[in-house]
Amino acid sequence: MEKNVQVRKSKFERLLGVFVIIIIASSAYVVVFWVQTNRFPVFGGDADTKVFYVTATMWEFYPEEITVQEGDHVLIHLTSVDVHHGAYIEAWNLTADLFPNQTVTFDFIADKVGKFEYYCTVYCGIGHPDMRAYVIVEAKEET
Ligand SMILES: [Cu+2]
Repeated sequence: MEKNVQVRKSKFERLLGVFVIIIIASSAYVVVFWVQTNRFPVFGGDADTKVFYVTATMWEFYPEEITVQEGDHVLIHLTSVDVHHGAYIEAWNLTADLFPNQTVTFDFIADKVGKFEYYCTVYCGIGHPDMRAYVIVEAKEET
């Protein structure tokens, strides 16, 4: 009888161990997910409107490339999470000041096909010249 009780206890302990590991693993996953999604923005949109959230930091735009289809209505929400940056996309002649923790939106129709660069327009440190990113517009597939 006593033995039986001990066996049940150790079973419970093993279960508890597994449970604790699951809790630790899933909370670690949540923390990583939270950090990633805050650091690395998501994008969304529907139908012909594509929405992107791009962060500007020293010294990169993230994500560095975004891809849309020809004719899409594109919204790029740009947010600087550290210092004063800027953005200029020559293809659609859009420019913006990106002040820390403020969001500016580029709103345009992707009416050209190709890979178009945009870059930081405000000197923000040693990596500034490398601070560039791309909008890739794919040709609409003939159906
Ligand atoms: Cu910059």
